[in-house]
Amino acid sequence: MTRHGPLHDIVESDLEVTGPKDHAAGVPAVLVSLKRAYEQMGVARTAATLPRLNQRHGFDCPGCAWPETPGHRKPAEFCENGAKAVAEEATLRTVTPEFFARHSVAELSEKTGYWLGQQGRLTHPMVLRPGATHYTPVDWDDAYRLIADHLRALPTPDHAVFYTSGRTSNEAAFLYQLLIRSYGTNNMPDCSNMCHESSGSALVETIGIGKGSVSVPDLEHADLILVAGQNPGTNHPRMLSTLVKAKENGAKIIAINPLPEAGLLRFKDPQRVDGVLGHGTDIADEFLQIRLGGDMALFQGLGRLLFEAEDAAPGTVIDRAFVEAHCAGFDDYERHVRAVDLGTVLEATGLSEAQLRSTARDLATSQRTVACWAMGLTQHTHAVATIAEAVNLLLLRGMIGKPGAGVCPVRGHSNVQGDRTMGIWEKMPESFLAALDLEFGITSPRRHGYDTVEAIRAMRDGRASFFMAMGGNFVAATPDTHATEEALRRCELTVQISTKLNRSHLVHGRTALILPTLGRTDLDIQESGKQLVSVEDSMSMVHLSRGRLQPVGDQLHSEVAIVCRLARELFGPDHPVRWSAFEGNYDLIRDSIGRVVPGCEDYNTKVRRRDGFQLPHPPRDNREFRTHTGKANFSVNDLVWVPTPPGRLVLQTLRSHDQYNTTIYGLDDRYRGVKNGRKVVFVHTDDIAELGFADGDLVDIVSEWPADGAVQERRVRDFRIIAYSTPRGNAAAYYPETNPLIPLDHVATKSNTPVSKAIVVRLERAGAD
Ligand SMILES: Nc1nc2c(c(=O)[nH]1)N[C@H]1C(S)=C(S)[C@@H](COP(=O)(O)OP(=O)(O)OC[C@H]3O[C@@H](n4cnc5c(=O)[nH]c(N)nc54)[C@H](O)[C@@H]3O)O[C@H]1N2
Ligand SMILES: Nc1nc2c(c(=O)[nH]1)N[C@H]1C(S)=C(S)[C@@H](COP(=O)(O)OP(=O)(O)OC[C@H]3O[C@@H](n4cnc5c(=O)[nH]c(N)nc54)[C@H](O)[C@@H]3O)O[C@H]1N2
Ligand SMILES: [Mo]
Repeated sequence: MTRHGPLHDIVESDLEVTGPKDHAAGVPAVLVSLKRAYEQMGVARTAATLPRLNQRHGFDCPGCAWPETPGHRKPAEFCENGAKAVAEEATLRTVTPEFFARHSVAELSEKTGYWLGQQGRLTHPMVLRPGATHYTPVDWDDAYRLIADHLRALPTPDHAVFYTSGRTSNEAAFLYQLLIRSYGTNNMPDCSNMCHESSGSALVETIGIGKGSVSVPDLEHADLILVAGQNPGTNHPRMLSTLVKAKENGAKIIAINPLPEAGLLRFKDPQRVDGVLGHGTDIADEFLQIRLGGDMALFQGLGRLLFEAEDAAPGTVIDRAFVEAHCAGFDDYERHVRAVDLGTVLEATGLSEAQLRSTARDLATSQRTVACWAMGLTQHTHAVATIAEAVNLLLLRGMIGKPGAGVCPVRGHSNVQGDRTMGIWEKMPESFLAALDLEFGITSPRRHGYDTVEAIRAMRDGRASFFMAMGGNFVAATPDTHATEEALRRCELTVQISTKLNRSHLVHGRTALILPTLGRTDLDIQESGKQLVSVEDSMSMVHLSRGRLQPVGDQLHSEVAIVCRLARELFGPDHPVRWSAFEGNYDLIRDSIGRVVPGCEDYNTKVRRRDGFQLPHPPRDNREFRTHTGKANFSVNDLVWVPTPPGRLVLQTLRSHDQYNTTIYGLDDRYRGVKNGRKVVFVHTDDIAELGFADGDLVDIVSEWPADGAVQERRVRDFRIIAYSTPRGNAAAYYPETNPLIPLDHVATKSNTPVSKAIVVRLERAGAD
């Protein structure tokens, strides 16, 4: 049954540029999903998986965190990229001990992430001993002993770092944080630190909870939807069906993006006849082609125009009743935003005054506004303030806590929000820690732990020497690749609990372990029988997921089992937590979750309801704002934007249509018209000419970062320039190839999120340095 992965790697000189598309999905999307599924899984497994995706008795898609349509699920509740995510996980290709015997770590290090991932599922626990050239098989028990010995030998528990990526189920996440806190540290960096941390920071300060306040029906019944800094056609394709529904109900949609992303322009729903045969639906009514980092200026400018509209027709724009009953800080906000200079706003955004005024009119007349956003807002130095400014606009108009209106941070990983709810956070509040201690008779540490950037610094500086990852690809996903690699190489032990081979297995500590685990699609059988897991989507809906596929080998353990067995080895038989019982029956984990996590009371029952259940959200449910003022907070933020220095470009790093973060599915960024390669940089035609280059030229991208009175440079080589529609002075290139350009210290204020969307760079002819 098992298959080998492809032997060929990316040949960047084969790159083809075919030009951008003006619509998303349609027939090609269906064909691509089936082709990828057959290649990886074969016909029988494809038939066993795709129809079960996101169905009530099926498994939750391991792709994005967009919710399923409540009540009436379609027979095919998935998209092209969901099918790719499943094919990638359910593949029959395998990476076996023979594979590791054939390939040294040095040899594998030369391969791209694409090649590594395409080799297939990891089948056996493997160890790399100090000085060894190859990974060799290791018994599970020996692996646990090795980890426990290292943990016991650390000078303090804070010398250990435990990373989490956002695919981990609620049950595994809950036990993982319990293990880590029982051991004695809060060093729990996670992918969220690089993702929606800025949204969490801004929303907790302004509305008292770091999660979105809308559900799918709210979007469907909104009359105005802003989609800012998000590319749903690629990253949340099922959101397009919701947006089409909203349009059919009369909504106006405004896309705010430096790039004319195909999915925002027009969508042909492959699950509808008119989507296959017809023109499809125009999604965005307005496209604001904003300069990178210009959103804060836009929101402040709109704030000023809303006050001016209120002056012109008093009592019609500002929702005084809402502001008076529920908000704090209104007067300061009014004073600040009335003084915003519109000339600066136009310069910072690159938009016209007419665009600004028409958007303000739309906001002033809308009765139900939803603001959606993703990485285009969160990965900037001023991300937290930018999101707080979006909240200011909604508060002015009373748009939180009523049907059809609210904030919608569109999450990334399929369970990243659930992992946080379960306690994966370096600074969980006292109330959670106290409940955890009470339930289990442990004493959780109270010192805050390291987030992602702090963890890298700690490993770099010798303050941490043990690294363990529950999923993800830490080395490739984090900024400043070379610095991060050096940091991990200084560790004594690195442990990766993974489904697929990736770069983080090849950049390792003195000793390294790979522990193969079951994925969302796999059948999980423990002592009490078949196990279910639960997940939470972007809109706080919690529901079950049931894996059904035969795992690719009998040496794969579930994430829950790995945590429980490690805990037994580390803490011995007398530990107060019933690790063996948890491993044997996940219902028992859910019983504990119900007693510890707010909103999860009676978890086992509620999660088994038809559509699961929705976690409480005080602003959404009854306009209750649990902030430090007890009200929703207007905020005053000094205007920050991102000018382009002379002879330079401001670069954003983003996803192609054919990848899932660091997992590269294929080499076809179909909507942007780039094929067979990934090392490209999208630049405005006039900038290409002004900088002395031509479309198609090969360049190095060099980032410039002021540090210690000098300018630090970082370089990636041999990228092809593609002339593309983007604002002057702005450029775009794919992540993770460009992560070496992002300085570790280039982070967002308050959230500490790496600034992946605004890096000052220059282009140099390749080979010239
Ligand atoms: N198929 C697929 N699905 C995914 C993922 C994947 O890699 N592949 N990743 C998952 C994860 S973890 C996440 S977090 C999400 C990511 O989903 P997105 O946030 O959509 O991902 P990015 O590719 O980073 O796209 C950022 C978008 O913001 C725009 N943008 C960049 N800077 C700015 C700015 O300053 N202002 C504005 N207004 N726009 C800007 C870019 O042009 C781009 O359209 O998707 C999730 N879903
Ligand atoms: N430059 C730049 N950098 C970025 C971003 C950007 O936009 N630009 N985006 C950031 C964002 S939003 C995010 S979320 C992070 C993503 O960072 P991560 O979450 O760390 O990265 P992924 O690429 O999603 O991780 C993929 C790996 O997870 C493992 N895996 C997959 N499924 C499972 C599972 O079920 N269990 C386990 N144990 N392992 C599994 C596989 O081995 C696979 O190789 O990257 C961030 N980095
Ligand atoms: Mo993300």
